[in-house]
Amino acid sequence: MKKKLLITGGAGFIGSHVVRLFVNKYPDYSIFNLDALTYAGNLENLKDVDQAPNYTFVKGDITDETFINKLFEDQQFDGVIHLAAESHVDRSILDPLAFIKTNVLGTAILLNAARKIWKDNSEGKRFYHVSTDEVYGTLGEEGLFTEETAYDPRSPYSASKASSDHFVRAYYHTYHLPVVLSNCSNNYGSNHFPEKLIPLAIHNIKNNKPVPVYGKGENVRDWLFVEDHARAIDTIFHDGKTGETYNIGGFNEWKNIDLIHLLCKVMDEKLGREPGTSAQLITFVKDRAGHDLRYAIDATKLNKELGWAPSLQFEEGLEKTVDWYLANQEWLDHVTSGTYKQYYETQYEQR
Ligand code: NAD
Ligand code: TDX
Repeated sequence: MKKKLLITGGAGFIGSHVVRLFVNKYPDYSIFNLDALTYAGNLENLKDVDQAPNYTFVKGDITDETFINKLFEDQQFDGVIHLAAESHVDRSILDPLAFIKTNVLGTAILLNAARKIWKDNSEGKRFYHVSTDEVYGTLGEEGLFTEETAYDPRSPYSASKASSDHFVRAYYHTYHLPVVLSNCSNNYGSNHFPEKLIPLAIHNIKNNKPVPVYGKGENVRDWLFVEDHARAIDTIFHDGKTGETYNIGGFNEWKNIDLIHLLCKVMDEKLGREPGTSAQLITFVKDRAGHDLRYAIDATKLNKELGWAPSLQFEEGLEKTVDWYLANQEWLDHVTSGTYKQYYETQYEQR
């Protein structure tokens, strides 16, 4: 059966990988990518698929209720995969209201629009909400987040994502909207905006600039290759149970400082530098406010019930990522000009 799918935030980091996977894998689906093209949205991320006959780009804002309602009425989508969001924790500390607007209100507007068009018949329909492990708060040295872990968000970003998750579940219980959710750990890979740790460090090492490590670098994150996240989203969208949540993770925990040392080693090799050269750029800076100590995901449910597992070892994924950034200087030049420079200077001059 031909399906009409709406993917929101498809011009961003993870969204562009999801759009590419769906456009290539499902030629019978009609894929609409809705994106406001904020600083984080970049159509260059999709230049290899934007001429595909099953792909349509729509520029628009999920917080514009009139526009969203009309889009849903006109297109009568069969499914929604919702990724559009403000996604950077440091920016949420600078401007929390922008996060509440897009992540909470924007999600509620989409839920409402889907509810209206599927009111009489929701057979075969699906609203998939893509979320983060940060909603669970922070862990000590031990333990893992499971789907049963109580929510305890601690940054404006994670509080806005937690709130949006609650609205998605409320629409399931109250209106029987056929929803499915996932909460994923830190992604890395190509098209990642260089405000986030890994692409920022690659960019700075290449340009011989300081690599800022917050606090003592002891915070721990679980890293997953972005194409593995896109595959998990495909699996959950098609095979996940309605109303359920699936945790997605890489079984791959790293202390920030250890990760940066590994990255410096890879960069030395790739740039033909003496071992130890890039590590000299590591600079400890003022810690992030409310910095969560450790995230670690237990992705056993997704593995056991739906058969998904990460495909790459971290070292291999990191090397692929570095290769991509070194081969795509033009992409980096475009995204690091203009407003990026302004953001970078205010963030790091203050630290
Ligand atoms: P991103 O910032 O790279 O991309 C977000 C995209 O959403 C951009 O293309 C942007 O233009 C678009 N967008 C923002 N506001 C919009 C609005 N009001 N209307 C329409 N489009 C809008 O983010 P990402 O890292 O790709 O994250 C995508 C999703 O995955 C988010 O929901 C995020 O919370 C979640 N997530 C991210 C990670 C991660 O490690 N990056 C991990 C787990 C979950
Ligand atoms: O310059 C830096 N130096 C540094 O030490 C930056 C940008 C970050 N850090 C630290 C903070 C974190 O402990 O590195 C770790 C990773 O930071 P980010 O790349 O900003 O990611 P994080 O805050 O963990 O959130 C990411 O993963 C979960 C995404 O941005 C979220 O959208 C996702 O939900």
